[in-house]
Amino acid sequence: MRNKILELLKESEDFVSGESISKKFGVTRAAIWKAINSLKDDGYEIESIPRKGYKLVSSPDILTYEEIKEYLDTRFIGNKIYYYDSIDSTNKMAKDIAFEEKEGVIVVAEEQTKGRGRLGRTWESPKKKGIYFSVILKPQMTPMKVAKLTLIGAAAVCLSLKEMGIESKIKWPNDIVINGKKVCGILTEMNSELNMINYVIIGIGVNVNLEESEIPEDIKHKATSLKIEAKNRIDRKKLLGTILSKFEELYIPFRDEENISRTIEICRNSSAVIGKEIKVMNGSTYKLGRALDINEAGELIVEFEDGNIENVFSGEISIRGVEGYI
Ligand code: BT5
Repeated sequence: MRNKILELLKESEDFVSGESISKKFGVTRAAIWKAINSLKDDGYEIESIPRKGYKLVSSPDILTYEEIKEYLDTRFIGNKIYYYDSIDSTNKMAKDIAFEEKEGVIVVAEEQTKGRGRLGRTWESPKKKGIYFSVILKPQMTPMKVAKLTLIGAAAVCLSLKEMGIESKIKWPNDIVINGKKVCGILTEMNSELNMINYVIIGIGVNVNLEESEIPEDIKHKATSLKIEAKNRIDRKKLLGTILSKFEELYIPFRDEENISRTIEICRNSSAVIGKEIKVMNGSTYKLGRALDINEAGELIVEFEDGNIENVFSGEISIRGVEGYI
């Protein structure tokens, strides 16, 4: 009921009378009052005037389905959202529900207390300063192809930022960078049988409205936020809705026809590493080389110091610029 009333208030520019709400939904005045109070508790500013009714004055900066749906242009991604004010990790939660849930369900949180990066690393996720979400996918393909989903995520973020007027680069395979610093990281996890995927979780974290002083000291040299770079506050709702829409647009051809060419094109055109001297890190060891290209399989083609040219598969590998992060 609460959400139906919210929808009605969002649609109306003027006051909506208690009587019309009560008639429309067949509920008592007391039930309406309760719903309005619950919305107010969540940060909705609602004006109420006797005999005139209720008017929505402003909506809070939260990433619920009701708030992002006007920016969602999808068939299935984000049609159902598990929303949390605070959670340990959206990827962990998505894994917990993945078997019962359908493809496209997402988990969003305003804050993560144990946000995760790759290989057990952490992802700083301060409250309402970023976007932290995980998408459940169930593609019918061999587990080998899953790494390409990370590239789809990266391409979707890069395209969305561009649409919002922010130029960014993709640091193959899972980071988005602006001016050489990371604004977004992607964590892809999978549950599979030998040759069948049960589910894949794509977790995306974007630093949106953090100030310089809000970036933890130990990552200041390599992390930034959209607000710092664009010098403007960014609409988190619009950004999340846009990322989900672009993700679905790039995902459907890959899932249905194994066509990933548009994603590869975006990863190539917006690459932060092609043409650069890089370190290809594998655990505690690394090799120096030069990134030449990204092939149709989504692998990075690297010419190593010894002259060997190899296709590097994303797996457990990290890339660093020879000087600095990238
Ligand atoms: C990643 O790992 O970049 C993947 C991050 C994925 C986060 C999302 S948020 C929603 C979902 N739920 C989760 O629990 N996770 C996903 P990796 O490439 O391993 O980079 C991690 C490293 O980036 C850390 O070791 C830090 O050095 C640095 N880092 C941590 N927090 C950061 C931040 N907010 N911004 C930039 N860099 C950060």
